[in-house]
Amino acid sequence: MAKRRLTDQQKRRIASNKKNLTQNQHTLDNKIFDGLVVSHHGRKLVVETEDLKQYHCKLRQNLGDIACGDSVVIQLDNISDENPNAIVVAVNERKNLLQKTGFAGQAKAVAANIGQVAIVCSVIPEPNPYLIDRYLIATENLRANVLIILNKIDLLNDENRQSINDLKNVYKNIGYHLIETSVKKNIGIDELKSALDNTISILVGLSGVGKSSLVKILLPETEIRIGETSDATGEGKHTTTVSSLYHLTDGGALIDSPGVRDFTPTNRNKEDIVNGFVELRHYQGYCKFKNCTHTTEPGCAISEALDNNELSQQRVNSFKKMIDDLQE
Ligand SMILES: Nc1nc2c(ncn2[C@@H]2O[C@H](COP(=O)(O)OP(=O)(O)OP(=O)(O)O)[C@@H](O)[C@H]2O)c(=O)[nH]1
Ligand SMILES: [Mg+2]
Ligand SMILES: [Zn+2]
Repeated sequence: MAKRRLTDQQKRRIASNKKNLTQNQHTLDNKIFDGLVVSHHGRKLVVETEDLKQYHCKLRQNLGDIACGDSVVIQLDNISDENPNAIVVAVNERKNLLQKTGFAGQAKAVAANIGQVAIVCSVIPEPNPYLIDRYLIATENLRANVLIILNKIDLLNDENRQSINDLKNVYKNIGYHLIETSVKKNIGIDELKSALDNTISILVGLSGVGKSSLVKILLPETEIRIGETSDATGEGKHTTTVSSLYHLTDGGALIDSPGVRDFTPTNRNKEDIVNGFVELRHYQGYCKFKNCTHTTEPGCAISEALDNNELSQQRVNSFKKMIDDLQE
């Protein structure tokens, strides 16, 4: 079903309702609460209030896309009941919203108020650099931190060691924080813990790379499903189907998300794409032609930078592919 867009008038009405709701908070017998969306799938939503109680909520119409990490206003009816009727009536202003492009080309919310996107890849299944680069474009344009986690390093062998090392160096050389972990051998977990402190991070990546396993080793008490992987490719079987937020013991929170096959950022202009490639950013605005497409034009500062051997061929390929996709 096509998603309804809010008119400006509807937006104003929601904002005004919300203001009234907040002002009336006390007179309404404390039935209105702020809460955090800790799990979200389709129209099923779990919201946690400040006292850490969780409510399965329905959604009022016209609230738009809501995601894990959103701060919302909920209304509870029959508050004295064991299971009060809970409705999300408004969404609080967001710091940011990570989105992807859905099947029909529409933007879909992945998570809100994100401080850090932790891109998880693994030795097996083999990393997909184009996927990593696409997550980087989305994250750089969100103004969230980036963390790259290379999991399952216990599976390094003579066959894959070189290619994994090359991949690691590509991202380390351009300044990204990359942590090598093994859930199986308990490697890198303390370093990961400190990198996740005091912020809301989301774990993203292919199915089977070990996102849920990382949550489980950080929070052993958590009930979370860990999946099998296929023997042939090591690919996962899409075990996690719902994004869920977990509070970390030293502050901060971690959102586990369902594994993807692909991720298409919603950034659909050249500027966002250049901005998504940290090592290319400083060339922005230095091309001879203002509307340069960074492909065949003379005097293109980006193409000159790409021709410079100091850039990694893999990143150059990703950049060109993204720009080509835009032009289609
Ligand atoms: N050898 C090895 N296996 C691991 C490691 N971490 C996770 N696994 C295994 O990888 C498989 C997939 O783990 P999950 O945690 O379910 O992967 P996921 O990324 O959450 O997958 P989806 O939920 O499908 O996206 C399981 O069989 C884990 O036991 C690791 O460090 N080393
Ligand atoms: Mg999972
Ligand atoms: Zn150019």
